[in-house]
Amino acid sequence: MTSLCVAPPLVLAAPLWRTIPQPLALQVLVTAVGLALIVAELWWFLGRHGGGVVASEGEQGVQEITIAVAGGYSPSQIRVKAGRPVRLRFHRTDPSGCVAQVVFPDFQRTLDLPLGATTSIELLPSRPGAYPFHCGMNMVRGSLVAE
Ligand SMILES: [Cu+2]
Repeated sequence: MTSLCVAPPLVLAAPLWRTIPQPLALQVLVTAVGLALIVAELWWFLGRHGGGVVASEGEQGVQEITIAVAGGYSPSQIRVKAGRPVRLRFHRTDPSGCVAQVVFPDFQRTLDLPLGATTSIELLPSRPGAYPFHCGMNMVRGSLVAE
């Protein structure tokens, strides 16, 4: 039996690339910049950013905010004080059926958002924590962060 696999002849000629020596400081700098960019990328995509918009406190201590519904929720992260009532006013201008509903799983509430209207929901985040909300298909997301 003959083998069909024949190793190619080794070419021991000049290498395809040659090493260009660089000063150590430059090597350290390039490595450091590369690592910093990796860390920045991880932070950007995976990190928890402390952002969010604080809901303003209105009458009777109800924390209120208007959320524009157009391609997403804006703002998508709302910061409130825990243990106080919250009124979210969703103003939907996006005709996409995707955002016709908003679901609050932690409160077991679902809100229909008619197009071109502002629809309110009142919630009571009794304990500190994040209370996510999303569209009916869980594609567009936001979060109520109680502190
Ligand atoms: Cu959706």
